[in-house]
Amino acid sequence: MKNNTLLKTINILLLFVGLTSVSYAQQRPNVIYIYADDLGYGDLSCYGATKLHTPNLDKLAKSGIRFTNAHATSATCTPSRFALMTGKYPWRKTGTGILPGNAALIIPTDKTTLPQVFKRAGYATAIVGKWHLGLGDSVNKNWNGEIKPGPNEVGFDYSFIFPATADRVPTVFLENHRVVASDANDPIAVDYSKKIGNDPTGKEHPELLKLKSSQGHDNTIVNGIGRIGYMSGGYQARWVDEEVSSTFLFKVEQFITDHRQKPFFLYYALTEPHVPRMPATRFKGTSGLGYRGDDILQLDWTIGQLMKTLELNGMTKNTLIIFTSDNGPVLDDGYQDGAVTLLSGHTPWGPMRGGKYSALEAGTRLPFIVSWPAQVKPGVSDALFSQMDILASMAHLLNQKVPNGDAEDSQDHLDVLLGKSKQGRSTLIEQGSTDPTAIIKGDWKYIKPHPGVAYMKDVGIESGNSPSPQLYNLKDDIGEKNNLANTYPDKVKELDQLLQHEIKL
Ligand code: NG6
Ligand code: CA
Repeated sequence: MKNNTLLKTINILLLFVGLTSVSYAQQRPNVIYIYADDLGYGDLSCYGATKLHTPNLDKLAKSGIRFTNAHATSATCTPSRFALMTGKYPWRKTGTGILPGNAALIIPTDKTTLPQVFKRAGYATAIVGKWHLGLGDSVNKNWNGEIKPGPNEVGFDYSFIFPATADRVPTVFLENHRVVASDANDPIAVDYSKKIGNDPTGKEHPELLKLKSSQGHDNTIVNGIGRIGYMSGGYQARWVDEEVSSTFLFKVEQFITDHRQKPFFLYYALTEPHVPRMPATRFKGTSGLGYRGDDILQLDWTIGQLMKTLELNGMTKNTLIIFTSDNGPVLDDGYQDGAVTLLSGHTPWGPMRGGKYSALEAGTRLPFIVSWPAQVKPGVSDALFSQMDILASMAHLLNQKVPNGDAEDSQDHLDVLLGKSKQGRSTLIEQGSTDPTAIIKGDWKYIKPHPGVAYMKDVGIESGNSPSPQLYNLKDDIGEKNNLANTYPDKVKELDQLLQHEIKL
């Protein structure tokens, strides 16, 4: 009798456990991963900004979980995006640094990627926005024909992208394998080593620029802005910077409305507030902080439009949204756009030191918001989480197995992502501008001695480089002000060995 009751209780418990994991899969939420470009921890009002007001992202954060210790793997774009797509630390593979606009694809086509996890679960998949992971088999590709492999070959059913960054040629959109509005009579050519064609360059004709450069960015002029790299042709295909954001939003809204009946995964890679900051005319001057601030207000408005689209289609409740950024903030990243002179006390790096290109915390610790009204209770989480873990966590959500040897650094932290646990990663390695020099374990952060300047003058950011070891207790000292390396030599030794060990794996 007693045993019977026990068995019954166990059965009920098992049923309950079974039901909760099945119910995730049965609900099959739409998943939208929104990636801002160079947005800092302190750039949103829900993360403490007082000079900028971002009501739509604040609302999203209120409806879900606002993470305070979530990271990109790296302090620049290409490596962070590589890790997001592959679930692998980018510095394990050479050639994953900031790519030029003519680079070949660097994502392997024979390994599990984030979109493939969704595809295997029967989802429709799409990317809209900035790619910056290379296209085609080689640098010398024909921009006027079919360009592949690219996003479609690594798991996206549909892609509408620009190839690299807004400041790199070619300044065109690609829809699946082709440049949008290309013209056989006006072929596009791209070169990163020498000038081609007759378009004026920023170096030769600074008087033609509507946005002056502060460093580099003086090659081909497109839309009054000097770029990195040279291009010729494709006059109908070249974008107008003021329209890039609304073009992406339009494609996103179209994709969502077309997929009311089937669950989808959408990777929405915004370009704001990366340089060249050139918001739509109606946003110019709205923040009082220059075009960088205006770009962030445009970004926030865009999120509001996206939320309206979901609402209109009755999708709000069962859509899982993750909002974050690819690396920390920078003010002067090569154009004189007022980001420095009009900053007015705004602190894009929040309470931290460093920024883009830096191994200090502001390089990779970023805003990270998760909302899924049907499943996720609102709150704040201080769990250590990496964007690289999304792949394994989504595989868990969708009951998909990741083959051995794929996504080797991606850890399943679905419970953390959904707010059921605050036990995140135990360790995380941080990559500054090039090398993986820092490791976090619990409350401790260690930065190994590294050559290179301590202060990057061009961008006005501390790199985290020092000839001496650095040890910080992030719990008491998120601003990395108090180096405790001399006080805790054993901790330094332990973390140094751990860092070397993980790098060699
Ligand atoms: C740098 C560019 C910077 C930006 C960055 C890539 C110069 C002087 N600086 O080399 O403007 O394009 O690359 O940014 O050219 S990222 O967010 O895509 O990593
Ligand atoms: Ca970036």
